[in-house]
This record gives sequence, C-alpha cells and structure tokens, in this order.
Amino acid sequence: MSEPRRSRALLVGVQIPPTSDSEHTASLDELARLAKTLGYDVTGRVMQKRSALAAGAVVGEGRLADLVRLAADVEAVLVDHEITPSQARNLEKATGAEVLDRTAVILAIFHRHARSREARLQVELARLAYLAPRLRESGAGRDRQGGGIGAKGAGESHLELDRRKLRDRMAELRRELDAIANEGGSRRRRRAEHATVALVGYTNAGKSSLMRALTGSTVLVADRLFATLDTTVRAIEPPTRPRILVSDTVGFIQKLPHDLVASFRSTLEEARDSDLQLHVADASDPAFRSHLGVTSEVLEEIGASSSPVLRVLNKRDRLSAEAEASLSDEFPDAILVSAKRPEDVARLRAAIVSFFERDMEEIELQIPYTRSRVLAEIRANCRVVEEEHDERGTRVRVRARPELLAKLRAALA
Ligand SMILES: Nc1nc2c(ncn2[C@@H]2O[C@H](COP(=O)(O)OP(=O)(O)OP(=O)(O)O)[C@@H](O)[C@H]2O)c(=O)[nH]1
Ligand SMILES: [Mg+2]
Repeated sequence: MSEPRRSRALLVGVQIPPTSDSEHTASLDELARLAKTLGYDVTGRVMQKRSALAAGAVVGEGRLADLVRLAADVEAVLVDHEITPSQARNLEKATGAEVLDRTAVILAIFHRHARSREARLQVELARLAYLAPRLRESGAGRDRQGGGIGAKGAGESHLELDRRKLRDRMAELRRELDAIANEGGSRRRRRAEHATVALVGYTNAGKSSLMRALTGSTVLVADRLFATLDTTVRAIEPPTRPRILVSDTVGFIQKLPHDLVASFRSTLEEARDSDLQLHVADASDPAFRSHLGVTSEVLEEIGASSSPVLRVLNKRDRLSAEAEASLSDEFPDAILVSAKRPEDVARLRAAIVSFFERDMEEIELQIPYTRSRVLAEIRANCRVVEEEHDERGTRVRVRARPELLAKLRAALA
C-alpha cells in the first residue's frame, strides 16, 4: 500500500534591511517547520534581498522566473511575510499554485489544532481579523457591480455588506469569548489564594512536557508547532502544602501578528495573573536566545510582563557537557533541565517550591472545635508546622501565603 502523496510547497523569503542573513535563514527555517506541521513537503526556497517590499510583486522580475520554474510541481507557495491580496493574486497567476503568507499558514495550523469551544472561537476571530483589512481589495471587483451611482436606496454595496457581516460576526465572537472569560474569571479568582505558575515560551520548547512531568496531567505533547492552543491548569504532584497550580498555554513564535495574540487574550491572562512565570526555551535549538527575546516581547505586548520570571532551559539531554557548562555561565540564574529526566523535574519542582517559600509567612491560629471547616481548609492549603489540642480547640502554627492567612484570620475573627 502506498502512502497518500503529501502536498509540496515552495518557500519564498524576501530579506529587507535591517534583517541579517542569519535572521532571514532562521525565519525561513521556521516557516519550513510551520509548513511541515501543516503536512507539506518543502521542495525548495527562493530567497531575495530587496530594499523594500514592492507594491505589486513579491519578488523582482529576475527572481520571479526562478520562482515560477521551481513552483512548477508544487501545490503551494508559502511567503515568509505578510502580503497583500493583489500580491497573492499575481503570484497565484504566475505560478498556478495556492499562495499563503506566514500569518495564513499559522492560522491554518491554529484552525487544525483548535479543540475546545474557546480555542475555536479565538481562531475564528483571529481569522476574521486577518481578513478584514484584506476585504477592500479582494472585494473591489464586485463592489463596482453593486450599489453604483443612481442605485441609491438599493442598499449597500457587496463590499459594505461583506464588511458589515464581518464586523457583526467579530462582535458576536468577542461577546461569546467575554462570556467564557467571565466564567474563567471567577475560576481564576477562586485560585487567587493559591500559588500559581505559568509555563510560557516559544512553541515546541517543551512546555506541555514539563506540565506533564510536574503535575502528572496528560496534556498533549507533540513534535509540531502550536500543539497546544488551550489553557490547562493543574496542581503540582506530588502535592505541595500549600498547593501550587501550574498552567500550560499557547506558545509564541516570531512575527506572530498582533491580532492573533490579542485573540488569545483570555488564555494568556493565565500568564499575566500568575505569581511566577517559567520562561521555557529549547536550549538545543540554535535560535533559542532569540526565542527568549520573542517570549518577553509578546508578554510585554499583552501586558503580562510584571510577574517574576524563572528561565528554564529545556532539552539539556540533547546538549554536550561543554555546551551545558557554557550555558550555565551565560545564564547563571536559569535552571537547565530535561523534561525527560525525573531528577531534573524534581529540581525544577524544588526551585518552584522555594520561590513560594520566600513569600510565605508563619502565624499561629486558635481554632475552636466548632470551626472544624476552617481546620480542614488549613490542612488542605497550608503547611502545618505545629499542632496542639486543648480544651478550647486546636492551636496551629501554619505557613502560607499572606493572602490566604488574611482570609483565615478573617474567618476566625
Ligand atoms: N529530547 C527532548 N525532547 C523534549 C524535551 N521536552 C520536550 N521534548 C519534545 O519536544 C517536542 C515538543 O514538546 P511539547 O511539550 O509539546 O512542547 P510545547 O512547548 O508544549 O509546544 P506547543 O504546545 O506546540 O507550543 C515533543 O516532541 C517533546 O517530546 C526534552 O527535555 N528533551
Ligand atoms: Mg504544548
């Protein structure tokens, strides 16, 4: 039996100053991985240096001939930056292949990987946000046949109608997402008493693998980009006292469009509201330094850059001893781990626990026997250092986060 033939794709990259050669190549390598995630076999690359992007053509005349020749047997041409509808049309005409820009490729992956209702709504919103500014040009032909001069009262032109429909649908999607976010908001408030850690970082860095290892959850781990689109929250296992909750969420990538980031707002709130962010990077990827930079930039963009950060350099099992040593020198505050090594995961767990230890306070509480519920809550959520029983009730010395201690004090007052 033969495998169904995979689709083939040609990559096109235009290097515009101040992008360096190595940045340009890294960006195309990434596009190749995005293509592979979508199921394409990449057959070649066309690269060109230009001083600026031209209005009509993606590449210059000379390169276009090469491109057309190389595109003869591919189904898709993937362009590494955003292009206008007319550029896409021109290129489609010239090559006979489907033309997608980088954002369209990412959106197609998101569309394929979205599972939950929230993720699906977020992806649809992102797709419409991508289409909206492109509607003018692609709808221009039909616009002329629509409500022309003298057609007053005949209503809107097709273009206006399309635009209005798009706006309405986007507003509806935002309302639905807000409603989901509100449910999430009350969940999050309930969690406010717990210590929270957010796993954030570049796509494929190993966030979900660490999530599994730290919490024993069964979130999806896959060697493809944007495997995770939903946010999962689980407590660290074996349990800590107090409990520490870990969240795993969508990954980042270079040139992630602002609208796409914005549409994942509610899932990324997890990162914003966390007490500690673990910035996970794949240390075996030569580009991981720029990945760390992108991670910080995106977090800043969504207003989630105020939490303390612990850098986690993952996949150390793929590094030589020398590489490990030089990374430890370069990133003295980072923790170097492999999600596949239990002793490393234990070390990461210990680092997380000790981060929260620093924040904890110790107090003594007197709990009357009539308040057994409070005692149960203390046992569940605090570290009990000492416990004594007498005729008045139970006296405990407990360590916990100040917010929780304040709540317990109030409950006993
Ligand atoms: N060798 C090695 N591979 C790892 C390690 N951690 C994760 N991987 C692999 O890297 C790939 C991506 O891992 P994930 O945990 O899905 O990465 P992620 O950061 O959640 O990625 P997205 O959800 O797509 O953003 C998988 O094939 C994992 O098995 C590690 O420490 N060592
Ligand atoms: Mg993941």
